[in-house]
Amino acid sequence: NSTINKHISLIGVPIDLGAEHRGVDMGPSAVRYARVREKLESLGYDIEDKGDILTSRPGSCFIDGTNLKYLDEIERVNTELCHMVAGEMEKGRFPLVLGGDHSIAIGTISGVLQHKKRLGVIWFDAHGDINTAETSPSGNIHGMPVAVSFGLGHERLTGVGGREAVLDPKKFVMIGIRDLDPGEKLLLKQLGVLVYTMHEIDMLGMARVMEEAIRIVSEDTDGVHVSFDMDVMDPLHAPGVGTPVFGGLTYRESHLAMELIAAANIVSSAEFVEINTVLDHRNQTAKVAVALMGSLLGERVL
Ligand code: NNH
Ligand code: MN
Ligand code: MN
Ligand code: MN
Repeated sequence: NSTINKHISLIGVPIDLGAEHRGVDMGPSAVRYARVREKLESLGYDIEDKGDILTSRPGSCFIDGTNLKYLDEIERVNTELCHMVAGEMEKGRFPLVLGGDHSIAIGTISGVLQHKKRLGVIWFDAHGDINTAETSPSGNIHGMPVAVSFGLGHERLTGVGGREAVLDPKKFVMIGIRDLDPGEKLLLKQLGVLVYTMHEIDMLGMARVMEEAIRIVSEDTDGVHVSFDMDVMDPLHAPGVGTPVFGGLTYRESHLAMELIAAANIVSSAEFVEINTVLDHRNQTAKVAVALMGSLLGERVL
């Protein structure tokens, strides 16, 4: 498998139109303010900050009967993100995408797939994000990127970046799940996605869970993407998220997961999403995100 690339491109995606609450659009700023560049430079990385993708802010939500809120703008931003991610990888760089709401995984993953046809994914989230317009109770596209990555959902989302490759559900592992909608439960079972809910983490411990997850995503793949929704953590540790759910990962469990991925030397791209600065306390959640990025990219105590 791939060894960790020393050249990182930061890509900010200040969009919140995929989420229920406004405020995650300020995530990239909060993460930069929490000194992400300095953290990664201190670990020996060469950092290029590509800045933020331009997003617009429609005043009212236009729904045309598709149950897909802000479809136009989300499709446009993700198409741009896809090209940016693919372009940075073309230059041999590691894309580190800063959200923004989780709808941006649509663009990140479609961009990564242009270079890694057999991609493994580790998805950290309280939620499954595997709704389609038909199953979504909210119409919020941040609850849909996993379905889209498997080629399911509205063609304007599954077609982002002129996508040819799709993810293999057997190479996709979810961690920290504790809130699923009825349609999501059905689809996860149908597709056979491996889901480590909080129950399995409690029973087995994070070390064992990660050992199994890492083995599955790294066997017969040519890269591994880490998608980290900050709401996977307990709201005690990450209060700045739009849809907090009690009973999440502790600070140490989250770091241990990142440390084990770093030790396995498998990650080829990553994104950290859903930091809602309006709901945060003194930028705590952005600071935690930067600390996790450090662990994912090889920071050690000693
Ligand atoms: N499942 C719900 C929905 O689709 C909530 C999704 N919210 C998230 N996902 N924050 O990570 O609307
Ligand atoms: Mn999510
Ligand atoms: Mn979530
Ligand atoms: Mn909701």
